[in-house]
Amino acid sequence: MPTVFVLTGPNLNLLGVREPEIYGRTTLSDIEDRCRARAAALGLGIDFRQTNHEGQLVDWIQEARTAAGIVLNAGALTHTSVAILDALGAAGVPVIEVHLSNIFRREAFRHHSYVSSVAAGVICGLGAHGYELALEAIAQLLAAAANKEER
Ligand code: CA2
Repeated sequence: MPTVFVLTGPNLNLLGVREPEIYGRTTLSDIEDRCRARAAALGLGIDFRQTNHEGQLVDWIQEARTAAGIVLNAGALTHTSVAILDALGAAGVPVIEVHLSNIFRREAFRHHSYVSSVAAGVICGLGAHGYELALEAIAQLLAAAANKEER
């Protein structure tokens, strides 16, 4: 079964616990459960991980070179990390960028993402549902690639 890495960055372990007015009451563990169910329905496995550390995220992105794709919410590192951009560029697998909040309705410093330039697609502002949509997008990209190979 193809495995998708679902990677989540700094402070997102606080979901559902702090600042519910911005990020809602859904916990990261709830999101993992929803991803697992959606992935199973799509015939995908997932490797779901969260870290507060940039280097750890880079190591996991490098490890994901053997995966079917990456769903990434890099948190605040989205707006700062050239190291993550470089790792994603080298990964050679489809990347879908996810943000729970609509980063374009927030402070100007959140409007630029280093991840977007190497992502196949970007989903933001749809809360936890964005992760499920990202898995659907990966499944579709994999099916399109397989279809292309057949021809
Ligand atoms: O909207 C998103 O998913 C973000 O990636 C979340 C990041 C933020 O820096 C990005 O601009 C947009 C922040 C995650 C912090 O998560 C918290 C959750 C609960 C309480 C405090 C922080």
